[in-house]
Amino acid sequence: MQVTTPVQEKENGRSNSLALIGGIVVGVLLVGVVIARMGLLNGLTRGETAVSPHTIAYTTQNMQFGQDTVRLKAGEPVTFQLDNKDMYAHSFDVDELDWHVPMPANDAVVVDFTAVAPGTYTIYCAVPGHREAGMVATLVVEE
Ligand SMILES: [Cu+2]
Repeated sequence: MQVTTPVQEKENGRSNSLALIGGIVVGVLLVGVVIARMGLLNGLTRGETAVSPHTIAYTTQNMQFGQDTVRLKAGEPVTFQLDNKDMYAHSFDVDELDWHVPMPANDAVVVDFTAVAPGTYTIYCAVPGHREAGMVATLVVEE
């Protein structure tokens, strides 16, 4: 049988709580990595979004939109999280749908849109010169 002194018990307790804190830190780091990965997939790589998630993360960076094509399902409301990572303002405009959302520099805005009719629409940035510089994308609303 092992006899522990009060001092040893105190040290055991401390190492247990250190192990617990270590576990929490590792857990938080892992969650951070997962979120960072999602951010990369959603915003920073140019490509296509999945069809009709309720919330679409849409990023502008280096004078371009994060995705060339955004796909929505007709008849479903959608929320855009517009995240401008540039140090200057952009906007999110779709003339056919009367969507005109300012995107302040280095800031994010969340905007809800009602359901829209099927079709193919043009997304662009209305800041002078930006559309010409490539800030154009396509919104596809599928039946
Ligand atoms: Cu712009």
